[in-house]
Amino acid sequence: MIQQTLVLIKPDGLKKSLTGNILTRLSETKLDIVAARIVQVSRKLAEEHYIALKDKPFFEDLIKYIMGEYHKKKVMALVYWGDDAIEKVRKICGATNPEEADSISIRGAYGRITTKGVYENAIHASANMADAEREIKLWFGPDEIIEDIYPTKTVKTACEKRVWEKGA
Ligand code: DAT
Ligand code: MG
Repeated sequence: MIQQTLVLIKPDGLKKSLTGNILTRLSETKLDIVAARIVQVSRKLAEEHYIALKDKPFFEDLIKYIMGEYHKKKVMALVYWGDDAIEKVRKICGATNPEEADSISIRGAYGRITTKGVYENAIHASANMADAEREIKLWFGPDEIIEDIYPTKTVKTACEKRVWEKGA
């Protein structure tokens, strides 16, 4: 089944210069990258992304971690697209707890648990189709994705936007 899934290379992955290694590992899936951007994560985006975990004791640390307060304030967000994308990417990522993750998985190879108990597991991947849809729509607009993966509509807006002062 053709699916799409959200991948985030988390701030620890960027800080440790693991982007290339992680993208190389993900290329084993033979899936297509149909969207990519570097994002400075706001508290609002972080809390919406992890809304299902808002009652967990580790929630505040998780929000600070994904916002980059412990590393660099950036995340690389990608959408992978293709046959069984969700399962293929989750498999290469490995288990949530980096100490339990298979050592050849991305989280097993690059993740760690801090002394404070934060799971710095380098990568996020959507867990199922409903999560993927919710998460992709949080991180990307339809014009940032090169495949038509969800229905869209066109609306008129009259908002201010920043443009290049010269050229283009
Ligand atoms: P996954 O990221 O594998 O989908 P999840 O959605 O249950 O796992 O949790 C989201 C993130 O929250 C996870 O990548 C790391 C963190 N986390 C989960 N369980 C945790 C725990 N018991 N202690 C600390 N961090 C945890
Ligand atoms: Mg999850």
